[in-house]
Amino acid sequence: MKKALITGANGQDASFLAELLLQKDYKVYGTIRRNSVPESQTTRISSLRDDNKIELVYADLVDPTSVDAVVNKIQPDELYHLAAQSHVRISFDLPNYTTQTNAIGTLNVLEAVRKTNKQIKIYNAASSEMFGNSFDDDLFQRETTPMHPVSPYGCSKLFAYNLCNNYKQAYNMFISSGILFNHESYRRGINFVTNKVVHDAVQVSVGKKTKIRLGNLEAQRDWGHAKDYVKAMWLMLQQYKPDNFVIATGETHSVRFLVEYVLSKLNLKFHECVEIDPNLFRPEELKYLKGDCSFARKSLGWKPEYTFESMIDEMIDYWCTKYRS
Ligand code: F7E
Repeated sequence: MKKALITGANGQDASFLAELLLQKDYKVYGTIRRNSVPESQTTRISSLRDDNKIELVYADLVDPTSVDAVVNKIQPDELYHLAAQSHVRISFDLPNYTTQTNAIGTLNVLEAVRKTNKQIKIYNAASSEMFGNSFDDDLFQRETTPMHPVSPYGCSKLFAYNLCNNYKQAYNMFISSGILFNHESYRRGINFVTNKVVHDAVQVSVGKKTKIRLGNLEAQRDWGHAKDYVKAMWLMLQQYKPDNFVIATGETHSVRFLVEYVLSKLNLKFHECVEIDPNLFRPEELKYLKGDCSFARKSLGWKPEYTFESMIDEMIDYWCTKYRS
């Protein structure tokens, strides 16, 4: 039985990945952090936890002794490094913490593996936020597009990405980075724009709220489904050689389009319920993302199954079931 260790076990991606790995008969371990409010720490994996399907261990990325201890104890075959401070706007409020967690935290994971067993295969969660506002002449971002991040989050992820490439070469380690574009689902935190819009719009439709407060509506994103994207993570670690892969849908939509789509599904009027809140703008904005995942399609045989519409419809159904029953 193969052993997998997932850092950040209660995240959206970790929950879908754990389910996928369990279907594939892995023994799955996940790290969680000590939190003064433990109640919501395992909500996304509570069913797996209740059935003892996932084993949770405490580790904090910024505490290297804890990371070393966990890697040493579990000796996984595959390590999926997903834990991060993943909110881009909050990274402007918490730049030091974001950098410690995402950049130095990744260094701590790499060092733990290097010292314990270099045969452990590592998946590193890189991000399209590393591109910042650069794109190629054909308006796509791909593995070779220059990276000029425009947020502390993007900078921390680029540091971690470069470090992974360095450790792969220097120590002959198996480290693959997935440059994942935005990926969503009903399990997304409701402070990320897709689930915030759907959640708040459903609340407006049932009279629990009157307004949806949003920031920049003109930003464009390439939104895929997290369930599709975790399959790519697994495929990356089943290859003969490590590499870096863009994972995206190749379609882009503005936040305004997303809002209009959701409101039309719920028969709500834009001017009656959307309010712009200047506090939700970022000091510097990444304006446009559209990923070319040809390399992953060709070498991993991966492609997205969900469309933008089927993903958003699933999220609307989820929140309607929750609030209308
Ligand atoms: O924002 C705009 C906001 O926070 C999307 C993370 O998973 O993907 C994610 O980062 C866009 C931005 O995601 C609101 O300004 C407008 O342009 O959902 P988001 P993100 O910043 O793109 C990348 C790939 C990651 O790696 C990150 O970890 O929506 N926007 N109004 C808003 N965004 C939020 N959150 N809230 C608003 O009210």
